Amino acid sequence: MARILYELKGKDDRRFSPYCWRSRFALAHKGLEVEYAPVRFCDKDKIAFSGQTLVPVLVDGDNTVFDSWAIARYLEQHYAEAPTLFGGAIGEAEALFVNGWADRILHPVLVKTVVTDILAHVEPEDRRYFRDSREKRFGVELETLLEDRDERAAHFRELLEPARAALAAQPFLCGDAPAYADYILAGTLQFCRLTSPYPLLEKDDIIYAWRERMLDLFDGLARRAVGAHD
Ligand SMILES: N[C@@H](CCC(=O)N[C@@H](CS)C(=O)NCC(=O)O)C(=O)O
Repeated sequence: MARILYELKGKDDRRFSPYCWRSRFALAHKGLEVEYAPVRFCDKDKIAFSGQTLVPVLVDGDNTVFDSWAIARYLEQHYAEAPTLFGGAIGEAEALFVNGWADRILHPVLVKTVVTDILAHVEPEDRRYFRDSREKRFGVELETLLEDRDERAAHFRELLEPARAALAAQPFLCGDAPAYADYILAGTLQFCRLTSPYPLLEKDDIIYAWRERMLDLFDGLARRAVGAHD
């Protein structure tokens, strides 16, 4: 049965989407083999069959699922016998909270911190689209975001405090072993790691040590990704 994950591709085959990383981790957690299909910003015809324009999109036999959260829920429901992503209904509800925290609190700050660097990592044909769409979103020329980058990065590190509190008590956000809430935050940090040389995390940060553990999972799935900056 064909199982394909359509995911964002930048220059030199960099797969930097935080949402696609959530799905990559989730598939690996379930032990499912998957073929990765690259989609560039200006190459969305490839996912037109899904009826929308964002990745990740998962095709699993006759099923098409888009949106990383919907993909995680689909995998949990359809592969219930494989290791659980949520650990039950309460865990799923808590993971939804982490999903919202990452999307609504962390990403707006993080994206502004690294977005200017992303320009160098998208194909020349995608660069104009990327610049125009992001400048429209942020209301400024991308280069101006570099001016207060240090302050923004410090703010981002502060926003990670809830994760630090959890990791002070246990090795993973989900407890003794990683599960979907860990994959959400790992996807967020992987996005930065694959697009920007900016030293976002301090090496003595408990989050840095946790990220190292996440990079080691699944035979170094995330560690060996093309284009990592550290
Ligand atoms: N809520 C969606 C967000 C997906 C999303 O924003 N994907 C980005 C990649 S990071 C995308 O496809 N962007 C295409 C574009 O900006 O044109 C999810 O969790 O999957």
